[in-house]
Amino acid sequence: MNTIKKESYLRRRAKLRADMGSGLLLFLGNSEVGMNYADNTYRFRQDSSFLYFFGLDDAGLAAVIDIDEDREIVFGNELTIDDIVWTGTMPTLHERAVSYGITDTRSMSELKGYLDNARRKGQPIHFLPPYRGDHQIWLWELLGLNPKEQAVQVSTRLVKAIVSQRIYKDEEEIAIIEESVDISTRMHLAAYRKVRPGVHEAEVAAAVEEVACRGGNTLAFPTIATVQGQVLHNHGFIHELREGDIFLLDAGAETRMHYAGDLSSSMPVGRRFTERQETIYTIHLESFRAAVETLRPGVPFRDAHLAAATKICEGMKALGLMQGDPVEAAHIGAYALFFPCGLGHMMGLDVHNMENLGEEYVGYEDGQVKSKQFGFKSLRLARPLEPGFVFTVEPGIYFIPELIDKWEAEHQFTDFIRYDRLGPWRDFTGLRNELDYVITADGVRQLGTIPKPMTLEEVYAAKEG
Ligand SMILES: [Mn+2]
Repeated sequence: MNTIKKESYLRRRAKLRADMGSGLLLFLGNSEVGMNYADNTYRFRQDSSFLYFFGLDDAGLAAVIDIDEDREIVFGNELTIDDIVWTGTMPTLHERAVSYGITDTRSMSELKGYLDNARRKGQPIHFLPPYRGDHQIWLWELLGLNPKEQAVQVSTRLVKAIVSQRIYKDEEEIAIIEESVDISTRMHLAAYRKVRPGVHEAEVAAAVEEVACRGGNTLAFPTIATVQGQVLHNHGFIHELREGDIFLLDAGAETRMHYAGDLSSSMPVGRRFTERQETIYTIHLESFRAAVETLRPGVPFRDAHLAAATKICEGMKALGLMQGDPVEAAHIGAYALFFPCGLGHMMGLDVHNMENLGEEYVGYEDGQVKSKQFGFKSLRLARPLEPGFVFTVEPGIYFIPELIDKWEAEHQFTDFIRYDRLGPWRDFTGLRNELDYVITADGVRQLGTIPKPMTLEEVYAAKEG
């Protein structure tokens, strides 16, 4: 298993201190959270920025980088005999922190006093936007700011400084991400073998997740395994697979180092797609290739999105479901009837990397405004690509009856969409493939060392295998 060296954590914190220049940086680690009662907790997941700068993967910690006093401190509590009886022992907080290059560890009870002292001195305290209710209460206790005040006083400077580091993946990180992608590919290959008429969605999901779990990994996000692919986040697993259905899987692993993989696959439930399904699948593959062909440093990801959207409009026009100029149909947003989401998103320690810090700082550059129009508003990544960016490409084609009805009733894009011909396509469902990429110095590289089936021949072969 690839890991991150201690020197890398030291370098990350040194760069953050240099970028911020002064002040006190407060990082709240995540705590255990009860699902239905306090002691029955959700799977623990450390905060990703806390992991990135401090490495410590345990609940109930906080950290301070006091730039003005030249201190890096981890706050936490040593295990009590009750902790040891119920959960076993582990190295002391000090021993654990030292392995990430931090020698100053203190009891959690000292954190508030430390921050009170900083506030008395007028030292600016920078903190990140909280995304958990217990962190909002904790910040209220520590800084005297209620959640509304926290939203206003959150440190945009700290957000931008962190984004400007975490957005570039170095070789150490890419090696780990590639492990996550390879495990994710194995998860998908299990689905190609499992999917057949009479099997239930839940059985495929179980076969997929088993691959991740057996390796000691977890899931980067809840698995989508469905014959209703037009429902974009479908976590139900309630259907039986029938001949003629399209099965859509969107699943990815998170390794012990907590970097994500994120792949999607679409396959026939039977041995082959129907002719109609093959046609849509082929349009989708062409849109995928058109998007990937644009990817290189300097090209805005929005252009890749539009290249995919244009190909979808071309294909729909050839089928008689659209009309007019496909380039125009893409640019004005008519494509979104069939492709209502974005082409892809940044990926790293979070599957949607740093979405908690604010999508506009991660996926958009300064001055680039995110559209509020249906379709474009779901484009999470639009900025010009740079070497070290890791992201997904996942165009899809979906027939969403409710959306078709709404647009038709509103006479949306009637110059481009042939509503009169969509009737027989309403029950098509949807399909998508998704792969992960890194931008290199002069181009793009697909992540992962195991090929994921993409062409019709590869898909059919994987189903036989
Ligand atoms: Mn994705």
